Amino acid sequence: MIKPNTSNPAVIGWVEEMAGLCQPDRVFWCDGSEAEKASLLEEALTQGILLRLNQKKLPGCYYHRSTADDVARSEDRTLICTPTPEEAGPANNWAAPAETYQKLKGLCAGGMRGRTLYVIPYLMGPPGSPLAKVGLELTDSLYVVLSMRIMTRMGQVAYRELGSGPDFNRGLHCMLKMEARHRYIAHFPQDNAVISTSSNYGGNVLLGKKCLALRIGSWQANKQGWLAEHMLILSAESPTGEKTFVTAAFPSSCGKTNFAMLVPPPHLAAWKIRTVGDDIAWMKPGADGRLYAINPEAGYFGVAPGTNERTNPNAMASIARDTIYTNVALTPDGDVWWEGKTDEPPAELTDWRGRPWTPGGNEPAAHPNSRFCAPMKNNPAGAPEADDPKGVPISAIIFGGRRGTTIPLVYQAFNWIHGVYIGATMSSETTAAATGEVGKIRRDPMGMLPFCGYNMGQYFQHWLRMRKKLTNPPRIFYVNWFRRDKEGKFLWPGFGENMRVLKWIVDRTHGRADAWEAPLGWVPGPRDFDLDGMKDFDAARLAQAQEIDVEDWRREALSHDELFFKLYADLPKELAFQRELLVARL
Ligand code: GTP
Ligand code: SPV
Ligand code: MN
Repeated sequence: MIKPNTSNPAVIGWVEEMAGLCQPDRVFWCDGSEAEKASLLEEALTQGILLRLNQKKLPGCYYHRSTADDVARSEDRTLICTPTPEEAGPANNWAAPAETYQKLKGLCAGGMRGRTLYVIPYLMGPPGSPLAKVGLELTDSLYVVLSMRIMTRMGQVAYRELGSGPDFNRGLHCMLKMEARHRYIAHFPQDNAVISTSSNYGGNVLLGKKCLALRIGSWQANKQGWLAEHMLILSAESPTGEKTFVTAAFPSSCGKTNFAMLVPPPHLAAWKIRTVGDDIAWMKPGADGRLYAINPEAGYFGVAPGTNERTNPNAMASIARDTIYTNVALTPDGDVWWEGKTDEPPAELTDWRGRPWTPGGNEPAAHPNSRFCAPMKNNPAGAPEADDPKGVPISAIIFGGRRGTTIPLVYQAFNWIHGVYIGATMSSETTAAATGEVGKIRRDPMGMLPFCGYNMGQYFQHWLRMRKKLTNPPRIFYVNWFRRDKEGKFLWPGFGENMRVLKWIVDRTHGRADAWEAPLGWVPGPRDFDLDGMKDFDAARLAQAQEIDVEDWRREALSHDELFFKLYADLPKELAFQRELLVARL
């Protein structure tokens, strides 16, 4: 074992114990330095774990391909191991902690023979933030090491924040033979520990992200009085220089990265949108009674398909250098391509599985859940506040999902409890971000169905309780960019044009936009919604996008009950009452 680069006894003891279990040939203590990055990259290239992309076009960029059955989060293999099943709740896969430890330690025993165990110290959140947390990930994947370097503040900074204590997340990741039957993402909230086996897909193996920042994070947040959410954080600067901070929870692959990097249309170009975070928010009440949010991450692990210069120029700039691409397609000259990057695909490509690909076939060239992993620093629209340890005060929380019918473009909750209800009953068509069927409508409360590390009913209670800690709570809104017309085309142009919706939201939080009372909540009247300069969208189209069809909504309200029955034992009565009020208003 090479000498540890920390004197923290809890760290050294745990690494020794895990090395004893996994029996790697070598233990490598990462320090996060540039020299280390260069040598690990060389190693990854030599071993064929990464391919070097065209360095003239994409300086510092590399390519990774994962095995064909390991390209998305495995929700059915994700376990919450609490002492009792009630703590995990009916929306999680529960497993008994002792048995699960035994089973997974059995799988990992000797699992790193002939390999190197990398010790990754990392910090989630800006150094010095009261919300920041230290994690240690032990992995035998160089792809994980190089990705964690981008996604987190990795290296000595984590040991400095940790000091000499034992309070860090213990994450063990063993690649093993990459067999689906041995794939587990097991969480032990009581021990602040995670074990992940037989996968090399981001959400399953970058343990600081969904595992620590959301599943373990939400469990801790419930105990400690804060919120760990699947939310982007953005700063909206008005033409007069006033900054408003907004979070938004959309389910996986439903538009967070795009909204967080939004470029306003020419008509609203005097507004400046900047990204604080694109996937996760940790939020805590401040002394002034407002809710403060930090982004625990330092990079973007974003969806490639659909990303282009028109839809998201800031993402395109972010991924132009120092980026790791996974499961996209390759051009003959070492460039990358995915569906939607250009209108016309190149004449020949190598697809995400490594096979020759030409246009016209049925299969996409890039996997629908192909991703980029890019440093937050690359984003030309990055907000300076992303490094502020105290976080940013949130004025509005937006919920939203991907729904082809029924759900209007935008409405505002009447109050906090109603807002929690519309978040709790969020629904969305499933996407390629998780394995399983795509396009099926499911309830995804607050976009947290796959990420809430404890009982969902208690999670709703916690949201309701948070109101009491806030004298100036964020206002709550609901949006749907994905409603379609009779021809199946998106009614709303989306992307940069979402600025128009955001403007109404921001103006509402400052009390300077009007709204009408509708059965679902407050909606913008025709004069409150800025349509100036829009090409194929007018007041009639807006009315279509905002339509509330009472028959559709009766069915929708009934389907809320599916979730509520499932969670009945712990469902707050306030939410059942909100449902009654909704039905009465309809
Ligand atoms: P995760 O990283 O999985 O949590 O996803 P995300 O919520 O950050 O989603 P992202 O912004 O990456 O968008 C996912 C897909 O939705 C991409 O293919 C986008 O091009 C598409 N998308 C994003 N915003 C819009 C929009 O306003 N309208 C339409 N039609 N599509 C959008
Ligand atoms: C998501 O699926 O919500 C993601 C990608 O943000 S992953 O990190 O893989 O979970
Ligand atoms: Mn996500």
